[in-house]
Amino acid sequence: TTDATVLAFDMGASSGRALIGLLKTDSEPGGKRTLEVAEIHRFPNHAIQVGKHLHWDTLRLLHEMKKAIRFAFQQGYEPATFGIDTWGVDFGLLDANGELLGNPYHYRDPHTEGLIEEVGQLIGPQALFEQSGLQFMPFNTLYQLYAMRKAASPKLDMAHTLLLTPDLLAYLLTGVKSCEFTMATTTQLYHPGTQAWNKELMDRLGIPSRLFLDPVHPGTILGPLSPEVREELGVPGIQAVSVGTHDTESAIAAVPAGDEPFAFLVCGTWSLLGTEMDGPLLSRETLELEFSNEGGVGGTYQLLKNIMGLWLLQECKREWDEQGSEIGFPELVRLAEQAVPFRSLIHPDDPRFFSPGAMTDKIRSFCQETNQPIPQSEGEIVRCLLESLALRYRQALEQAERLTGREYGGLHMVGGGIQNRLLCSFTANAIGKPVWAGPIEASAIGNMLMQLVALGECKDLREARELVAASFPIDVYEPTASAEWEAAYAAFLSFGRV
Ligand code: ADP
Ligand code: LRH
Repeated sequence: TTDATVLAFDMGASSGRALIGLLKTDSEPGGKRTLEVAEIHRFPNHAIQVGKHLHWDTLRLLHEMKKAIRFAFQQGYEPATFGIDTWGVDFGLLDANGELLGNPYHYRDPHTEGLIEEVGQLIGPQALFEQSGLQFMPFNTLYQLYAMRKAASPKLDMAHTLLLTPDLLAYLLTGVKSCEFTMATTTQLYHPGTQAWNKELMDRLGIPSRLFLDPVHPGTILGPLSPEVREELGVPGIQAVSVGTHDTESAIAAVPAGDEPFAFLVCGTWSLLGTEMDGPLLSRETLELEFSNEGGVGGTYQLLKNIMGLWLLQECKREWDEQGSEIGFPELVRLAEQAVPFRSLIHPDDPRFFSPGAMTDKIRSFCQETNQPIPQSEGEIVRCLLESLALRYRQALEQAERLTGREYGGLHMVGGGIQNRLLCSFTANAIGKPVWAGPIEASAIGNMLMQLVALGECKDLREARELVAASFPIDVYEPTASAEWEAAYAAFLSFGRV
C-alpha cells in the first residue's frame, strides 16, 4: 500500500528536478516500509549575464516548477505536500506590495570581490566567525548585501522583505512568506550562539534588519498552493512544507548512516565534506582550517568545508560544448580513465577557479605556474581535475578528524557526482578508506523525508535515515593502497592551502 505521496523540488546550480516520493508498506505482516522515487521533470539551470552582473532566471524556475506540478497530476500522482530545496546563500527582495524587486543575483556575481578583507577589517575575523560559524566565502549573503549597500542599490532601500531562494520559490507558489532555519544559517547573518538574526552586525554593515523574518524549522507546514496557481494548473491545493531547504542539508539528511558519528561528502556542483555534530564548533582551529558550521535538520549542525567540486568539470565541459564537441560526462570520465595517472595536479580551491569561463586556460596556467606538465587533451584535463579533487577530499577529511578528535571509518558520498565512478574510486584510494556511495538524488530524498516527518509518517531523522537505508542501494568502493597516491598527496600539500 502507498501510505503517502510527496513531491520534492531540488534546485541545483546546474539543474533543477522534481521527484515524486511514494512511501510504501509491504503487504506481508509486519510489512517493511520503503520510499520509492520517480523523476518527473528535469531542466537545466545556470547563470545569466546581464551587463556586469550574473543573475538567476527565477521566473524560469517558477515556470518549470509549475510544469512539474502539472506533470505529476497528469501522471496520476496525488501528492499531499511539496517541499523545495535549493543551493545556499542567494535571495530575492520583495517590495511592500510583495512583488519581486528585480532578478536575484547569482552567487558567482563579481560584486562581492574584495569584501571578505573589507568586512574582516571592520568586524575582525575572529569575532565575525564566532558570530556566524561560517567559513569566509565571497558569496555569503552578508557580502552580497554589503555589496548592494556599497553600490547604493535603490532595491535595498525599497525592499520590505528578503526571501532566500527556496523561501522565494515557495512564496511564488503559495503566497506565504517564510524563512527556513537551514538556509538562514548560510547567510553569515544568523548568530549560532543566540540562535537569532545578528541585528547588531547588520546595523554595523548598513544591512536593513527589517528585511529578515523569524526562521522556522524544517518540517513546518506553510500552506497550500495559492488560488491563482491552483486555477492556472487545475490542481488541488497541495500543502507546501518547509523542508531542509538548503540542498546540502537535505542531502545530509538522506545519508544512510546509523547512530555512529560519520563523515559525508555531498558531491555536486560543490563538494561539501564534513561531519554531523550536535552543535556548532566555534574554535579558533575551525576558523583557521576554514570550516563552516551550518544548521541542519533535526537539530543537527554540520561541520563542513566548501570545496570547488565538479564545477571545475562542468565549466570545462561547457567550454568544449561551445566548441562543438558535445562530450557527455560518462565519455569524459572514460577519457580520464585512459589518461596517464598523476601527471599534473591543481588545487581545486585556488580562487581563480571560482568565476565562470576560461576554465581550461585557468587549469593550464595553474600547472604551468607550479612547474608541472601542462594537460592538453580532454582526458588529461579531466584526469587532473578528478585526482586533484580526491586529494583535496583527503585533506579535508583529515582536517575534520583533527577538529573533532574522531576517526571516521570511511566516507559517505551522495549527490549527482557519485555517478562518476572514477571519482568515487579515486576518493577511496586517496583517503585509504572505503567510500559508501548513494543515494544519487540525496537532496530530493532528504527533502521528502522532512515532508514525511511533517505528515507524521516518520518520527525523526533517525527513523528517516533507516528508511533511506532500506530503500536505496549503496555502492562500496574499497581502497587499494598505493605509494603513488601517497606521493601525489605530498605533492598536493605543497600547494599550501588549508
Ligand atoms: P547540482 O545539484 O549542484 O546541480 P548534481 O548533484 O546534479 O549538481 O551533480 C551534477 C554533477 O554530477 C555534474 O557536474 C557531473 O559532474 C556529475 N554527473 C552527472 N551525471 C553524470 C554521469 N552520467 N556520469 C558522471 N558524472 C555525472
Ligand atoms: C551546494 C550549495 C553549498 C553552498 C553553495 C552556494 O549546492 O548549497 O552548500 O555553499 O551551494
